[in-house]
Amino acid sequence: MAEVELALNDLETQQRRQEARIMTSIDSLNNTVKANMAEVELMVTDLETQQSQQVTRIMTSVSSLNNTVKVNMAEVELALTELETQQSRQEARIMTSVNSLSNTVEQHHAQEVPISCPNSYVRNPYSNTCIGLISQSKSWEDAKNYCENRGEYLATFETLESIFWFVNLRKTHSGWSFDSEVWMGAQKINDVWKWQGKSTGLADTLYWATEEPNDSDEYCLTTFPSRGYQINNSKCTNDHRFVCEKLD
Ligand SMILES: [Ca+2]
Repeated sequence: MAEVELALNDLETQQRRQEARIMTSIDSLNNTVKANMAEVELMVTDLETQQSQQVTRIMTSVSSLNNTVKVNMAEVELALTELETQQSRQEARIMTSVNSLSNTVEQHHAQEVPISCPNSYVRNPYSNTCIGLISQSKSWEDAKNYCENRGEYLATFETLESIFWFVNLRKTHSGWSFDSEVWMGAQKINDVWKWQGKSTGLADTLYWATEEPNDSDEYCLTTFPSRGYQINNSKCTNDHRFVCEKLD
């Protein structure tokens, strides 16, 4: 029994020592954890401080940018106002020029003295020129040469008003209303109708007779009695009477 008690005592002693070692270890661990916690708290505080400084810097930048934008906007608005002012001044100058030009053109028309034409000629009021009927019949080319040899040219009627006037002259004027075609100074070259010696083409709304222009080999221009003296394309080699126009 004494041996058993001794063994028990020994065991208890060992157990207490072990408990003491464990407690020491736990204390030491606790201390380590506390130290680490303090460090972590320090780091968190530090981070918070840095973050708040960064936010402050960003806010400062944003506010500075806002000011810059405001200044630029004000400059842009000033520039726009200036441009608008310049534009309206320019418009005013252009309108003044246009009005002045219109006045000049009107004065010019008012001052245009109707030329007086020799007896056998008729004055075209739309071109203020004199036209004369040649009663010989010739091909278009020969007619053109005939006029040019007289120092004139095969007559042109470059505006719609002018062509209406000529058609009406042929309908109503005693010397002009005979029943055959009359050459005018227009020819179709490279598929384009042009008044000879002029850069102007025939008006789109030229006073074509019904169903004219028709045949593809008719490249010269006449008035057509059987269709109300309106405009016709005719074969240039045909012989017709023709109209010469005096040079200014
Ligand atoms: Ca024809």
